Amino acid sequence: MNRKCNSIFTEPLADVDNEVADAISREIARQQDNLVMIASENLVSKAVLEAQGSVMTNKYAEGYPGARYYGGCNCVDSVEQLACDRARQIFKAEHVNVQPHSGTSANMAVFLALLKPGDHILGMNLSHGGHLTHGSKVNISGRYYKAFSYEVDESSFLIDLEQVRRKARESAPRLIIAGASAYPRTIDYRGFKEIADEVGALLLVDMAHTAGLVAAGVHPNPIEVADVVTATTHKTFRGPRGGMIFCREKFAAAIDKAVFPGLQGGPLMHIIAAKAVAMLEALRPGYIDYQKSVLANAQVLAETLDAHGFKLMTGGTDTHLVLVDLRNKNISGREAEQLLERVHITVNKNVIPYDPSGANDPSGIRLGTPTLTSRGMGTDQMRSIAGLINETLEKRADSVALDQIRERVAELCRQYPLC
Ligand code: DSN
Repeated sequence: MNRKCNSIFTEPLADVDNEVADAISREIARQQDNLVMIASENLVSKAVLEAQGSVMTNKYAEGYPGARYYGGCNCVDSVEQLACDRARQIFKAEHVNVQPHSGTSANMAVFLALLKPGDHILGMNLSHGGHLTHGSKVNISGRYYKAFSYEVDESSFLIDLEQVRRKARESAPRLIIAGASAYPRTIDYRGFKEIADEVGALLLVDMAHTAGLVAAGVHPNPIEVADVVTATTHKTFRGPRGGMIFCREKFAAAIDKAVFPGLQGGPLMHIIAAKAVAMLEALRPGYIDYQKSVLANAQVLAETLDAHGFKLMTGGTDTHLVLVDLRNKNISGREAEQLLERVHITVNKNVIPYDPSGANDPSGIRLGTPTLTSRGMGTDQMRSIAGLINETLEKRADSVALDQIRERVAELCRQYPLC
């Protein structure tokens, strides 16, 4: 006798939970109707979404491929092995761990593997473009370890390796961290490695923001020089939300042990399946052109903003992001974020180095091009968008003008649909 399938396997979300279904519909519309310029966001493919939404979510798989603590792991072993093999191929790495749930989890696993509580670490100051997990005192990295920080130069706003060297000599860190979440320039990883070697420290590069550019070979690959490299898979890389860790073979066992069982339990196998898909997409020829466009778009965005009188930190960008000091425009980062939201341009307020204002209402905004580039926009659209940003700020008191700008944004969004 054929039994009927349990209806929990067939009922659509809208019938089960109308409120969540409605929020998802509204989010689809929001992503469609806004020019999203959050530098750390992107759009994943249908294939990535499908893998992420698959039954792999049902499976417990503590351990690693071929050595799990549960039966029934042959299929999840396949996807994790594919993700690892593809990641090592793309990034030319000796070892990778694709299980970290996020970039933060990846960094925590590196600390657990390489440090003891109280060890000294040296990372980039958060308000100069670093990351919470690089030693901020409100984060575990600044509470369990003795954290020191380096700053960017006061006039060029560039990382000053001589200052890093001086601070490294003074603080005698066990680990130096290079990498940032709001620094628009190429980082000299070899210079950092020389300093780390001089003071007997290990070098961790956090390439969360630039992983996609590195994957496409359009940005230096820190894996060639650093002891350990962490990354996220959802920013420029354009995969599902998650983290990964690359290291030299000699650190592999310690890193794997730190991720599991040190820090995490069961890996998110549906996300790892989606990571494997994103890796395959990164191996396709079109990916290099995509990442080249991300860079070209950021360049043109920066140049056009500059032409409109915006003050860009470091004067421009080598990456996918632009950091803007708004003080000469007489508007705070928070006000600008809200105003741009009103015309459906999504950005984030951001502290700038040596910011006289606090993190809640800082002096800058951070803009990025990965999402717009995924929609197919190019340099002409970047010129238009820089103009729309300028007009929005200039006409901030004119609600009719703001409505007209929003209509122009809507037209651009219609020309470059999500699907
Ligand atoms: N929140 C991320 C960013 O926006 O850069 C960093 O974790």
